[in-house]
Amino acid sequence: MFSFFDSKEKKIKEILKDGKAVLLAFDHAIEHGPSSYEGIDISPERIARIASEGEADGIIVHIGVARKIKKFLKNVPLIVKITARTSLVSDENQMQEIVTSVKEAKDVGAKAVALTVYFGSERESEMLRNFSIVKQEAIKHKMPIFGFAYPRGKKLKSKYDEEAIRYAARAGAEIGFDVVKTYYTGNKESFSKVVKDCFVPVLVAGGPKIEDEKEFLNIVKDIMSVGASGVAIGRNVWMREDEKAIQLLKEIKKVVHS
Ligand code: FBP
Repeated sequence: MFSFFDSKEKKIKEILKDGKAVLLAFDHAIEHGPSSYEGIDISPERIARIASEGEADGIIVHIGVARKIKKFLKNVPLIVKITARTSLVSDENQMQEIVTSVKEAKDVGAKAVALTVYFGSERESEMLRNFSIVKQEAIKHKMPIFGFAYPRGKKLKSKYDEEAIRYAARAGAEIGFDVVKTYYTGNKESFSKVVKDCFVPVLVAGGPKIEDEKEFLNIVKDIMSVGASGVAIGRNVWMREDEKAIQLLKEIKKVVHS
């Protein structure tokens, strides 16, 4: 019998409480390598403090980080990323492999799992097959899947191509992502089409750090004005000095939940 109290829907509601969310993403050190963040303290404990004091609606980390920070997180739902890649492989061969099971994520206290599919990649079919395996496990454990729907591949001029982002987001919804996370297309007109065609909540990645905080907040306003369900931001928050990162997170929350 269906019980809301132990359901996927309840877990989604614990993250997207009013249907919207500001998540702190911190899966970068494996994807891009620590030297990409020279001079920034990328210790798990620091990121947990920023998420807790900035009152993020959730934090996305890999299992190793999750185990470290679990005890420091104050009322911040944990979302465990279960696929990974490094940047040590060539760009053409980039794919995300399953590195953590849904059960492991659940056992560490996660409310949801996250994974990436590079739609359009030469290795798309492997990631789709992996997704079907993860989905079975997620159904068994009643865990929501936050899918990063990112365009890649030789056909694209850029991974930020508007139509490719629209296509990837739709594809994620079609195959069963409960929440889609994708890139911002860079303008409201094209992003409104991404949201319109994606019939599940859409969260937007923050992208490379923008120095001017007001400029970044204006982008978040634009994203929200065309129907996005929030943001899942990494570099634009934790690449700032601690107190500024916490303050910005709070301001982003005001914009998203207004
Ligand atoms: P940012 O807000 O820093 O862009 O983080 C969002 C994110 O999806 C991360 O979770 C991930 O590590 C990174 O972007 C991937 O970026 P890219 O696809 O450009 O390598």
